[in-house]
Amino acid sequence: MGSLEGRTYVVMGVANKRSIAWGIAQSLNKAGARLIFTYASERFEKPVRDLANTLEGPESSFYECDVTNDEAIDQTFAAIQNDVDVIHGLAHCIAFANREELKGEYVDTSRDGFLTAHNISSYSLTAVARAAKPVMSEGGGIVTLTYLGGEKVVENYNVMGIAKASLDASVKYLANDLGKHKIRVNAISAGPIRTLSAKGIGDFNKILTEIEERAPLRRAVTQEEVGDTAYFLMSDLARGVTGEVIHCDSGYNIVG
Ligand code: NDP
Ligand code: KAL
Repeated sequence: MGSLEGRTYVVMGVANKRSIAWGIAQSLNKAGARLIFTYASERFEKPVRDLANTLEGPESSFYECDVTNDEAIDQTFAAIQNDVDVIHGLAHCIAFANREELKGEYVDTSRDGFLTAHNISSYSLTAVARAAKPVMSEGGGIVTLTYLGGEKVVENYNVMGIAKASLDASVKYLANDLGKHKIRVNAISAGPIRTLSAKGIGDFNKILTEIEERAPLRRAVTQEEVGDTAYFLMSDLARGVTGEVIHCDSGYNIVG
């Protein structure tokens, strides 16, 4: 019997089977949780449903939710409350920056590009946490995904690094606000994983080779490993942990 039996979790950001969100969904499902999936637009409904249908256990629910739209966020969580009454956690696995901002120098970032990256990759966590709060009436865990490029300069990550630094700070402020409601808020800083977001981005292979040569574990992490870290953070095992960034990156961040 899994330790999340009888609990319900929202997973935001499954694009395909390579998504980190899918790794999280699989870990939560193995632990017996009921899952609610959200996707950015109608276009992604079928692929998400097809993937979710491969899972055993409690039946999943599906909602369209573009996180740039406050009304959509409010409607989604109202519908979720109507459907299941209570949720016990939420995985926010969403980021976006315009492709042209992810090459060259950060100094050339446009105002629009800066705002887009921050809107989708950082502010959305705050908007979603606010909407989820009344549905998390028994407390629980919110988890988001961050990257080393928010702590240190990583070539080409550019405006996404600034957005992740903002996301990391949001985790602390949200943890402080929501702690009194027994809601914990944490981030996982994942090592590089080849997902749709990473596709077509120059030097990804170089970054992976560097991990294989220099990270303490001498290998890249997998979606499943990040999934299990999220499971830990969303379970009672992490009941004393909030406002934290856990690195699931083969230890790469400690190497100078
Ligand atoms: P994916 O491409 O699989 O997932 C990115 C997701 O962001 C997609 O599902 C996409 O939805 C969603 N998204 C983008 N814009 C919106 C929007 N406006 N509203 C709702 N959803 C939106 O990539 P990953 O799994 O790699 O990314 C998940 C998280 O992990 C991100 O925060 C990323 O920064 C982080 N991360 C990734 C690492 C990696 O190496 N891959 C390393 C460290 C952190 P849709 O497909 O429906 O458009
Ligand atoms: C240093 C690294 C190399 C890559 C540099 C930048 C990566 C930025 C991540 C960002 C989320 C990617 C995008 O926004 C891609 C987007 O412009 C185009 N792609 C899409 O629109 C697809 C179809 C959808 C599904 O993608 C999204 N995001 O909606 C960073 C590497 C080593 C680690 C990574 C990939 C970190 C991370 O944050 O994802």
